[in-house]
Amino acid sequence: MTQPQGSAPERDSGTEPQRVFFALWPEERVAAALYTSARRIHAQTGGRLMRRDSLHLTLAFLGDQSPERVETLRELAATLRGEAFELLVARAGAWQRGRIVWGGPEVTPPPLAALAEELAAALRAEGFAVEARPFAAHVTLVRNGHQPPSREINPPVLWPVGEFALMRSHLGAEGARYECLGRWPLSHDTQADRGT
Ligand code: 2AM
Repeated sequence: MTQPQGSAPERDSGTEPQRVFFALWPEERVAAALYTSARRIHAQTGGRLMRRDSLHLTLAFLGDQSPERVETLRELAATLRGEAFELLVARAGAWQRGRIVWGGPEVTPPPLAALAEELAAALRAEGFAVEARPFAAHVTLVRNGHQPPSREINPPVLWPVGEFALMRSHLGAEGARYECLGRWPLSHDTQADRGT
């Protein structure tokens, strides 16, 4: 991610559409561990290894949006009340005959499923077109692999997730470059802690 929290975002003053999506973006240590797994998997599958600084888990892809609609996305994100959780990236797989080789959890943690659902509902309510297929938690590690990966990621990668982000992708010949447009924390209080 090119934009650390706390500093002014790199914003376009223009009116051109921005290609945006909500994602979980790993901190450096987790990105490094995911990248180690990605390299191992890439040795099995071939294809194009994703860059370490591009590894992420997409929550909702929005595609091209006007700057005004991006502002709506930021406002909508601030209303979400998700909980922090740990994601154990323990298994690998491939879709579309290797076009996407991914790592993900054996079972989607309930707070992640709830966050994706709450986000999708809020997006729909604001008139954004969202993916109709069920949410499939995955981090794309390799594209256009030639062989399937082995099923297990060993050792698994433990990813403590405490925030989600609105990202913009700038497409280029070298692949996408990502810019963070906003980040929102997930709560560390469970419902039980709050006594609700
Ligand atoms: P993928 O990794 O499974 O390809 C940014 O492009 C992110 O949005 C990627 O992680 C990509 O998922 C996801 N995405 C979902 N739908 C997409 C679409 N129609 N076009 C491009 N990216 C999409």
